[in-house]
Amino acid sequence: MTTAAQAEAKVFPPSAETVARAHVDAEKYTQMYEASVNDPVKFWGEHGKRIDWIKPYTQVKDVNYDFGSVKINWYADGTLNVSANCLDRHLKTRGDQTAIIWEPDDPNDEAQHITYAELHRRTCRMANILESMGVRKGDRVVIYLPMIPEAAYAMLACARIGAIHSIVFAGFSPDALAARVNGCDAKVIITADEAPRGGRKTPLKSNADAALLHCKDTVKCLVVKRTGGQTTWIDGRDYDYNEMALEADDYCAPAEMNAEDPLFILYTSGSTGQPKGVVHTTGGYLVYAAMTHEITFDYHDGDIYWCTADVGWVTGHSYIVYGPLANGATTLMFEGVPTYPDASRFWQVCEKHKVNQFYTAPTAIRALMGQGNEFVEKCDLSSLKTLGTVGEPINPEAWNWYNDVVGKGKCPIVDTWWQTETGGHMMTPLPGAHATKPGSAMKPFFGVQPVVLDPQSGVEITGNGVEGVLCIKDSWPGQMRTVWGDHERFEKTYFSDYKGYYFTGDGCRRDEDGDYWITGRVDDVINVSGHRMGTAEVESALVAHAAVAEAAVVGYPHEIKGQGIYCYVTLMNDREPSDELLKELRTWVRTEIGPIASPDVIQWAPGLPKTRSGKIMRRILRKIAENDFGSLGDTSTLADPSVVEDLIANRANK
Ligand code: 6R9
Repeated sequence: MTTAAQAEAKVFPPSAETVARAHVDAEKYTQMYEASVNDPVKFWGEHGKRIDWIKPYTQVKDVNYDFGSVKINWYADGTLNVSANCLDRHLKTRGDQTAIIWEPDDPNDEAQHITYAELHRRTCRMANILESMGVRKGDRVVIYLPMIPEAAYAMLACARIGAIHSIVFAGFSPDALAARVNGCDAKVIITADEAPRGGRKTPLKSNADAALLHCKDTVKCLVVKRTGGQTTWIDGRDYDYNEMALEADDYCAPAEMNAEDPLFILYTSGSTGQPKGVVHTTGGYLVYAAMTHEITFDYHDGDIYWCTADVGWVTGHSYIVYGPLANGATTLMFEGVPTYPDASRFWQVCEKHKVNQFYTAPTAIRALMGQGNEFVEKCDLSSLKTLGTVGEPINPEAWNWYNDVVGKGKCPIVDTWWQTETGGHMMTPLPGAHATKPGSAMKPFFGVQPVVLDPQSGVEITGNGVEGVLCIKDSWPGQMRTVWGDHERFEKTYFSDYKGYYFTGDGCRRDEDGDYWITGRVDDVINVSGHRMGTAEVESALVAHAAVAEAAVVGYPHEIKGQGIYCYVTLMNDREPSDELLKELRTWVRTEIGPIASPDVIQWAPGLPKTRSGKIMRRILRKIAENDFGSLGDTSTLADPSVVEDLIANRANK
């Protein structure tokens, strides 16, 4: 075993070959970074030209971070269309080039190669179908689809007609889906009959049917046929995509959108309340997604790029669809899971499609590492050039395995730190510019000014070898603009704790060399297998059960998932703990939110540690969940200190 400290001490410089190939080397990085922060207007004014504008912008940046009047505008007087940037402008030069390689769940089913010309036709047809269903510029469309090409058609079709999409991950339950449809007042849900994943099928259409019972009866449902496993059908509400696509016209004119018109809403978890609808707009988002995709992964024309995320998360938005397609790349879309039919699937897909850039999550790396090297070694991975990770901190052990066994020591690893809110990469080493350190996100991307603040005083901590909360000074084009329907919540969440900065919710360390290490969330957000979850959401699902009086949820270290979900549950007076009830509560949470929120541990708690004013002391609950009883800190302010002893004595076995 390597200790974290030993592993950390290592530095991995890029090979001469990597440096020679790279878009950006060390010198260019420094020069461009300085230019980007010294004169952001000039820098982003130039780089905004990497995409096509219908009406070119004359204004670049108009930003105010003052709490109470937060405003973020980029390229505000320019107009463009995102789908035209991802499709039409490539048709002359790349019409016959593969835009999307689709690899289905079952390796025995054939992969599809969809050219830019075909993707353009498919998108136009989907756009025409949506228009025929009454969708207009500014309307919201919820996408609840498996990882099939139609998910990309749907996103691009919305962008084409100026509708705002909101993708709901196919692993979410009907209740979670209904909340999001209602939250953004969507006109249409696009779904499929079933979603095959890892050999199992999720009944998406049935879930949508269940969700629609809780939505306005004007909401329509467009159904894509994936497996043919169709159940119910309501005429007048349900629309058959496959049938309509046969009739739909191959061309739909792209709508002229303002740079600041919303492109999509994506619900994400915060530390309080229900998930919030993060709003990204058109111009700045696309510039930022495209530029980071090209530079972070060192993507070159003709490369095959694969991001294993789901389009239900922001990573899928920016780095499966928008960034790569804006760059005219070939992007691989995978329907399955890393371990089906066995633990070599990822590597077989890399070999089969000769993948050059591979981007995945630490949780997948840890799970595959545990299966043994033979699954990797039997595949030819010689095409790989850049490896990436995203979603959570990567432990040095997993980093080293990724580097040695997958990358054979020749592929730089880009550990990309960013968030749903940031639209694109914020900190990452660049392949040809930086040496890497296992577990460090290293350096800010162009235009990004990270600052480390003292969590209490909010004062900026300068110098190296320091730790605190991570905030960002000034804006970048990919930044979220608001919370859908609740600008006040936007300001309160991100701009009120540390005035004048964007607050990330993460802690971080700047080491002696000035490189950045993300230390994890400092709020009540937990990160389970790279999926972001608010402990408040799980708590409110638990207390919605008739047997539960009170619940407190915390994260605890989990070998594969990064963090697991630990629930303390106080039952109603008339209910007794039992194994059946435990199972029932677990199923309950899965039904309320989805399988990703399934509790790992439920501990019966006759009482919860509270202050005299009734606040639950989560710090203590976290320590107990971590099996760390020695550092509980001061418990004297508790209303009833004896509850802590009880919780320790009865700490659940995991
Ligand atoms: C893109 C994405 C954001 C939160 C973020 C942080 C964690 C993401 C990370 C990382 C350490 C990395 N996170 N990337 N932590 N190193 N490379 O994951 O967005 O789902 O919104 O999650 O994930 O805690 O604040 P999102």
